[in-house]
Amino acid sequence: MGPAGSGKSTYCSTMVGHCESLARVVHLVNLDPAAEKFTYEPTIDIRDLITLEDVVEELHYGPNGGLIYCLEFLINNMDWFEEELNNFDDDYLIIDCPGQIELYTHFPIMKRLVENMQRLGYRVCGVYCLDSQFIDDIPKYFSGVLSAMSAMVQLEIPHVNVMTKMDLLGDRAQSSRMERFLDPDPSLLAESANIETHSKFHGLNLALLRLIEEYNMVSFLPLNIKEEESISLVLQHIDNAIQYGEDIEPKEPKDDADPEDEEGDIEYFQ
Ligand SMILES: Nc1nc2c(ncn2[C@@H]2O[C@H](COP(=O)(O)OP(=O)(O)OP(=O)(O)O)[C@@H](O)[C@H]2O)c(=O)[nH]1
Ligand SMILES: [Mg+2]
Repeated sequence: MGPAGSGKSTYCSTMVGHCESLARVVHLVNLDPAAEKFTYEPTIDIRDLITLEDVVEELHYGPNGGLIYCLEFLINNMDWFEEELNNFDDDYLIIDCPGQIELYTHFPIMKRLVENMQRLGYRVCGVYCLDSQFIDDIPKYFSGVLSAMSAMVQLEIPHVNVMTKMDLLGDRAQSSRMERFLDPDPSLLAESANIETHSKFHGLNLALLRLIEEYNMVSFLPLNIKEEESISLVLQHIDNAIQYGEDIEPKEPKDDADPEDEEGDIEYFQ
């Protein structure tokens, strides 16, 4: 999840590529009815059910209303989604969501979706992407974190914040400026916020920081898609959040496995 252009689809394709390199069975699920092209073909695609283009053309909705319509249509046709989801057992699904904040705040659409997946036995982790290019000052940081928090509070699932596009922070000065937002000290943030805002907002700054701190929302995992180590670290956090791999069944031995060769006997999922 995350605001428009925050790097959600890039996150998804980066993770699919990474998981494939680890031989993890992974599928991309596209829930963005306006998506155009993907690096990896989605295994489940809302566009097989409904497209934004059709809704705009036939019902004369604008792009935003059209998108909400599409997602509501999905919720009202959950049997389609459940049928698509039924084939995956222990596999790892990465779900690319649309960016509209209304889907998390005004309408219980994503909440319903998550509840349905949980009912089917899926463990779901929310990954919220925020663009490092837009978090370079305190007011933007506040608004980004609060949007992430609204999604977290609505969905009530394990939640990980990811700071995307870290590769674009070329020089050291830029990177170290960003570091204070990755795992910030709230009292330092309050100081900076107070410098940047009129004194009548200082009470509000403090209240927001307390809120952010109490919900444990202050930390972000940096994601540099050009560095394998960075991708791996984000994946590890999410694996921990959903306890991925803990109860995965060993695969059946291959028919042609050599009984003498112990290592060849059982293959484990990654
Ligand atoms: N350099 C760099 N560019 C990125 C990264 N992530 C995303 N981008 C670029 O940012 C733009 C938006 O990325 P997307 O992945 O499409 O973002 P999105 O959140 O899926 O966007 P919407 O689906 O339209 O809301 C694209 O031009 C990407 O190439 C990144 O980690 N590094
Ligand atoms: Mg996208």
